[in-house]
Amino acid sequence: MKTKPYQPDHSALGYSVGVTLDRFIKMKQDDFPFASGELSQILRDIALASKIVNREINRAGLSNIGGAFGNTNVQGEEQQKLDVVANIRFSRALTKGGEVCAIVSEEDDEVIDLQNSSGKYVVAMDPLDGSSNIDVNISIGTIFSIYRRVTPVGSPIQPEDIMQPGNKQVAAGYVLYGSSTMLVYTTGKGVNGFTYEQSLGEFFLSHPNICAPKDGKIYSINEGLNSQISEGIKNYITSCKERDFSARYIGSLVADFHRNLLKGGIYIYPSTAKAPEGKLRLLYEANSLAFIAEQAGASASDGRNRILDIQPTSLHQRTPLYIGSTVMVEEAEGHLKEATV
Ligand code: AHM
Ligand code: MG
Repeated sequence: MKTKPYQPDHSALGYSVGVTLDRFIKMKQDDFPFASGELSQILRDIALASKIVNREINRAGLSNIGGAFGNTNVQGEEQQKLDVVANIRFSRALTKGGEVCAIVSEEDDEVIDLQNSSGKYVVAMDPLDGSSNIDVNISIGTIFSIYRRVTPVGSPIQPEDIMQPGNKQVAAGYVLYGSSTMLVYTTGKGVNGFTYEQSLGEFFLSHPNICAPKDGKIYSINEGLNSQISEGIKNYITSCKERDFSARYIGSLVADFHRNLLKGGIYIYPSTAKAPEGKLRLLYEANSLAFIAEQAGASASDGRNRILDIQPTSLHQRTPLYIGSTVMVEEAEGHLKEATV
């Protein structure tokens, strides 16, 4: 039989569609220090769930899936139907994938023990962040962190498997359901972003090796909180205004973070008079984005300490968050310090 080697066609007819998330994960498998296929499977499970959630979000206005679910979650916040849908989808994908032993979710008051004797990983997630934007067609997101359990595989889950500081994450990422849908993740070797191609049902590598600008001119904070925040933050905001920086605040953490990561900027959710620990949760909001920020060359702090070094003490613990371009985070910290001496 006559054969000939494969010759890729580089003409206009044979243009490349790019690198799919699946292929990228496979290519990068050797980067992981541990049994690599398992972590890859979790990332694939998350990607699959995010495609389903993306579909639900896209048609939310046409189906009966908008609005409140009628419950409040453990944080006392009203759950939206889509919060619940997203929680079901991500939990189910992670359960069926078989690599995870426990899930921490913003929507579940307790740790979900999957009773999976072979699962080596713990996932913390906010299945759908930006609740106030869900019903009004504004960008929202999913946030996730992946840890290796520290107790022996097959034994009952222990608090130390769950209460790990952010510096122990083996992977973290987010999905942004925006004007396009993107999945951005890190496994500790840089940050890569993938854009969803709806007609093919695939994420394609669109933002390889994301590097955040060291400095920026965007500040993102809910200025309606002005009467409740410290002098230090007020001074920092004033200094941003004096330099004609742009105020940009969507009120969806993932979207605000993503913009600032690409363009340079800072996102702040400070401690307030009503919420001295801030609003955002350490385990499944701050830690994940802090890991991504640092991997992209940006920074994340609670105003004093590196987010990734905070030892969690409770499941739904909150933390103030200063995240984004390193120069801006350091400046904000400087103002806080100055105001307290
Ligand atoms: P959620 O987890 O209930 O959606 O709350 C988190 C959201 C973030 O996405 C966003 O940055 C912040 O809350 C906005 O809060 P506020 O409306 O107080 O500015
Ligand atoms: Mg949230």
